[in-house]
Amino acid sequence: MPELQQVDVNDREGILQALEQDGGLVILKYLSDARLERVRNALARAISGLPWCNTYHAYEDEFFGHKTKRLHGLLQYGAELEACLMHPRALDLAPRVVGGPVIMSTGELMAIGPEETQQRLHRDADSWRRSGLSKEFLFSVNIALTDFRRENGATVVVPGSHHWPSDRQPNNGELAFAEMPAGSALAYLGNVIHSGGENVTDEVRMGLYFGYIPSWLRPLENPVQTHPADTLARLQPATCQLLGLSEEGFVAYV
Ligand SMILES: O=C(O)CCC(=O)C(=O)O
Repeated sequence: MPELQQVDVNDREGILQALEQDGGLVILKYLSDARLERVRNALARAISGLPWCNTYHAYEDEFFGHKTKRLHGLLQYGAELEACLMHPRALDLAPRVVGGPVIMSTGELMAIGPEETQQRLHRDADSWRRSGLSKEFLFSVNIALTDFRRENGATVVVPGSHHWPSDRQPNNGELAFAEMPAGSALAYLGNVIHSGGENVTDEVRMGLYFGYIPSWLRPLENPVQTHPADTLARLQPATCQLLGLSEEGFVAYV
């Protein structure tokens, strides 16, 4: 069974090498213990209030799962969430990966509950497949807010699959599991095959996802729809820019 490389957050070259070789890796110590605790606290009430399988359409339930909770509009939960989106390592790596300035594609809390089955293997880049873009244009991080273990739904990743032809399917022996302690992050490319894992425990596995794309591409999440106006009005200028909002444009309307 292949294993994902684990690289310290300060080892920039090690991270870039693993991304190029495997298309995904675990970044250790992505969040400090203190920040991890504050992020969990900031999200706790919103998460507990959400129903399982809170997606919009039956089609999406099939993809997202029936024992899964998803939450967008994350910046309304405070400055700690903003700090996760604006993580210096992500803002350093993402432009390197996509070849220029970036914006956020989407921010999503991904909670996988007991009895959830393994999600369908997929490439996130396929969300834009009709555009026929050939280069890598999506850099993602899934921050572990709880420990990720194979048994509780750690993300399944197929190392090296970003180099494969689009019709090659992995066999079971090619699957790796993003096992990592809370506070680490799975970093991966849009063309790497992956999925949420099966959860056979009685724990909830929580991942905090942020996707970064080139600033000329259209994001999946419209932050003006998912966030209240007062949230958008208090964001740092650099964050507005990362959401693709022009600071003066938005503030003039609230
Ligand atoms: O929850 C995870 O670990 C990954 C989920 C995922 O890949 C997705 O929903 O696109």
